[in-house]
Parts: sequence; C-alpha cells; structure tokens
Amino acid sequence: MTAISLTRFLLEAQREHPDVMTPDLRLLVEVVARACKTISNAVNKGALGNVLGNVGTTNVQGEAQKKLDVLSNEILLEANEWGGHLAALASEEMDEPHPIPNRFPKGEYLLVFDPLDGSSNIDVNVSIGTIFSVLRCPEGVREPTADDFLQPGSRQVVAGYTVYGPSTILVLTFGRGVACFTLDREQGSFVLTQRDLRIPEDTSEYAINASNRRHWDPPVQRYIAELDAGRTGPRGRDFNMRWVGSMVADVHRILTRGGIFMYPVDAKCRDKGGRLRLLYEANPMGFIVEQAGGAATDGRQRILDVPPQALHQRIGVFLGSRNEVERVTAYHLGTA
Ligand code: AHM
Ligand code: MG
Repeated sequence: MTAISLTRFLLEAQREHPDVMTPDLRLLVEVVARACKTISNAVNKGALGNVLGNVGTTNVQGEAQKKLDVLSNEILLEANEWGGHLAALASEEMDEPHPIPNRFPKGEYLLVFDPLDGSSNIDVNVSIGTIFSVLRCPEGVREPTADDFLQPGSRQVVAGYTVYGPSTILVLTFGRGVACFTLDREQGSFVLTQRDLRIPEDTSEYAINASNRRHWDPPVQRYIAELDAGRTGPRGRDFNMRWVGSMVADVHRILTRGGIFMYPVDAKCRDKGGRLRLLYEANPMGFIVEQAGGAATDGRQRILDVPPQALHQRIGVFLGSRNEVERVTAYHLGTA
C-alpha cells in the first residue's frame, strides 16, 4: 500500500471538505508540522545540541523557561510569520499575542500553541510535545488583540498535538474525526499511520497527579477512592493508574487505548483557576478527544462551551473515555 503523506492527506481533505479545509488552512497545518519536525530534531539531539537546562527567565505564568521552551516558541513563530495564512499568534511562552510583521501579508486565522508541553520532562528524556489550536480571526479585524482569541473551543477549526517520544507523532483533527501521523525520519515527512482514532467508552485506567490528593474537592476524592477500592469496592473491578506528567503523552495513551485524564481545580491551584490552560491545552485536547468519541469537561460543563475571559486562563480538566468522564462530572453536579 502506498504511504499517505500529510501533504496528500490535507490535499484530499481540501477536495472532500472545502468548506473547512481551505488552501490557507492546509498551508497553516503544513507549516506547523514542518516547525514540529524542526523541534523534534532539536529534542532528539538533547545534550549534544546544547538545548537542555533553563534559560534563567520566567514566562507570564511565573514558570522557569527551559531552553527548549524558548527555542520551540521561536521555531513556531518564525515558521508561521511569512506564509500569509495567519492574522496573529499566541503562545504559552508570550504574555501578549504576536502580531504578523507588516512586511508580510495577513491571513484569516489565529494560531495559539503550547510550544513544548511537559516542560518538567525535558531534561529527563521523557516524552514531551507541542499542542496547537486554530481559530478564525473575527471578521473585519486587521490588528488582532488578545480579546480576539477569546473564543469558545467549539469554534476551533483545527487542533493538534505532537509527541516527541520513541517516535515522533502528529495527531490532528479538523472536525471530521482524528488522524495520526508518524514522522518518517529518512523521508523527512509525516506519514498517515491511523485514521479515525476512537476512544473506548469504558476504561480501567486513570491518570491524575495523586500527590495532590489532600487538596482535592469531595467529588474527586469520592471518584478516586471508588476506583482505588478495586474489585471489592463499588466499581467491582480493579483500576490501573498511569501518570507521565506530559499532557500530550497522557492524552495520547488515552487516544490509543482509552482512559481518563484529570487535572482538577483543587485547593492548591484554585486561586489560579486550575493548573492547565484553556486556550492552548484544554481546548485543543478537548476538541480532539470529542472527535474521537470521548468527552471533556471542567468537572461541570463541556470544556468547549466555556467562554474564555483571558488568554492564559486556566481550567479544571477531565477528559477521555466517555462513561468515566460523565460519571465524575455527575459527582460534581450532584446528580449521581
Ligand atoms: P507545561 O505546559 O508548563 O509543561 O505544564 C503542563 C503540564 C502538563 O503537560 C501535565 O499534565 C502537567 O503540567 C503536569 O503537572 P504536575 O507537575 O502536577 O505533574
Ligand atoms: Mg503545557
């Protein structure tokens, strides 16, 4: 069978779904994928590329920036500035949106990303990745500001993530299911390796940072206690726990074999609104998970329906296998 490259996949998508996959959107995805190949190469070189360690600065969230965080951000900015497909970019690593320089044409899309997710895993050779989300620039807006990015996740036109792991993979949705591509390093191109990823509705695997247990709210305490009680508890079966600490890797496991991923708002992070960010973590992952048949809530409502108030807003996250996400959401709502 002939291998289907990302380029071919996108061209075919453009023919089949011209209403969504416009030529500019196709170019945008290709440019992001190309930038991710460059990031993948830098990650792969590791200590040999002198890319490990901190730069000595903090980002808008007050987190220490790693060399690879900053480098990945620059790679994505430079790749996306000149193509004419974007109106502006925003990133976890920048306080404010990055305008397209005046010397370049502007397009109708907004790109928002976490250039390198799983920062705490960079220096220890554990999987990390890039998360991105594409929105339409509001009509008539020539100089987008942060406010123009504040659109609910249901308005995303594309979402994707990469995992720089044993192999580099790219997972993508444009609202017509989820496809997975694997980087063929010899050819230098992403090759389609799975169409229509589906998350099983039921699962016996969960992911949560259990060191926060003492900070959890009662609905999360109850849900996890029931899972941990195993076969002799109310759930009547044993559950297994996995926590990579890189959302991209934890979500990819769930896309592959099911599971539920949780980062609830708890007493430790309540003043910040949560741990994970809405626009470039929860929304793109929520879109992908829903497109694969799973569910994504903040504990009470669908993540994609939450109207953002700020570019770097945080939110509680419960996503993955539908029946488990619905159960823990019902515990929060008091309906179960
Ligand atoms: P980052 O974008 O700065 O890397 O932070 C997000 C990451 C997620 O990938 C992961 O799920 C979470 O932070 C891990 O948090 P913890 O440190 O509680 O394990
Ligand atoms: Mg992140």
